[in-house]
Amino acid sequence: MADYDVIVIGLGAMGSAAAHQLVLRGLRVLGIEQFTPAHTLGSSHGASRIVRKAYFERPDYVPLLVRAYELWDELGAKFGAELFTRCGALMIGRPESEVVSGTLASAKRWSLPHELLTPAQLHERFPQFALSEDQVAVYEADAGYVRPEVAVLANIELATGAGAELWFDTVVESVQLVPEGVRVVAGGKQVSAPKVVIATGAWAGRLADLNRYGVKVQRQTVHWFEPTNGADAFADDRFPVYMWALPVQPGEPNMELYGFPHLDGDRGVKAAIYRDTTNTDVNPDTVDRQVIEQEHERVRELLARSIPALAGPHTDSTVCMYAGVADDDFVLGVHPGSSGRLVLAIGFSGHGFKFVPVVGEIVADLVIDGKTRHEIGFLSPDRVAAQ
Ligand code: PYC
Repeated sequence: MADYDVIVIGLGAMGSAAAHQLVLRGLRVLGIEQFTPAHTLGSSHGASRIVRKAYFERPDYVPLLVRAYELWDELGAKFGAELFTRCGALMIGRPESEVVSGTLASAKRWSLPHELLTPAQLHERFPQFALSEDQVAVYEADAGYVRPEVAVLANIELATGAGAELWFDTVVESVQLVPEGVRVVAGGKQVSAPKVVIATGAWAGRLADLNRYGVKVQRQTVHWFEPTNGADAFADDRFPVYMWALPVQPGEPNMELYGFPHLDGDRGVKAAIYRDTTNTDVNPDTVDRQVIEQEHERVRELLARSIPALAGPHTDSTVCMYAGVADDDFVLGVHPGSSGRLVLAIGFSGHGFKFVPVVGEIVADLVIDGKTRHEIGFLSPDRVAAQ
């Protein structure tokens, strides 16, 4: 008999959610993580993450977000803390930018409540933002933010409380498909289960067979600044999360300035650049974790032009990683060629955190039933293997 019903490799955001959902459904779960609970070395940290539903990247994600919103609230209620705070979100840019046009397209296709604001209307509601006359803003009132480290700990604690066995500081040495399931060697021990979930984030390529999915790792930096006129104007009942399309030349990849209300006390107010392709294809084990002045000054200069009172002294920075495949859509499904034994939850490309609880639910469906009621065909591992 196998040692467990399922082994989850990687207990960051996605793996911890999967372990939690799987143990709730009555499975004997082992989770294995190479670092400590809710560590800050991968892609599941940084104090705050945006949650939004009118998804500019691709409208197919919206039904998953509808379910994620429900599950964030359920998870918060079970954990005894508000995990998802709805402070509203602004998507800002020229009307033709992907951020604005994509948000409107998703809102229209799924009939999502939203408001399209002119610069004057935005100024009246949120005078902190300095919009030029050729830009607009889409406001989504029920968007907001989650606290990533708290969310990961919630899933870890609830999974452990429900009986999951979780090993931390334990490196997986090998994963081998065998006729009766999967054999995993980790921390010098050999364990087996009929099914294994791979949720290894930036380390996905380390498991040899996954290299063919072409998961690339990008180094990203996020920063905190002290507001010049005090933090009151940036409290989360007055200031929303935002994403602001940066001007790019035709043919260049899209990039956005994004940020949060004042959530982190003396650390200041967080802002960064989304889809920054400055540092592509880094090694997660040797990535440079030092942030240089040029990196935070670049963000401060963008703030000076767009949200001037946020461009105060730099207070802190951290490095995180995006791990994704060429199309930046997630890789979520059964590994082709594994006869259902491996479930992949990788390639979240810097935009996955808001989906954490629904990814946990989908992984549990795939492990138990081999299928899910959620529409995830567009995330299929087959499409990547085929590329
Ligand atoms: O997915 O909303 C998002 C996001 C913002 C910055 C990075 N990802």
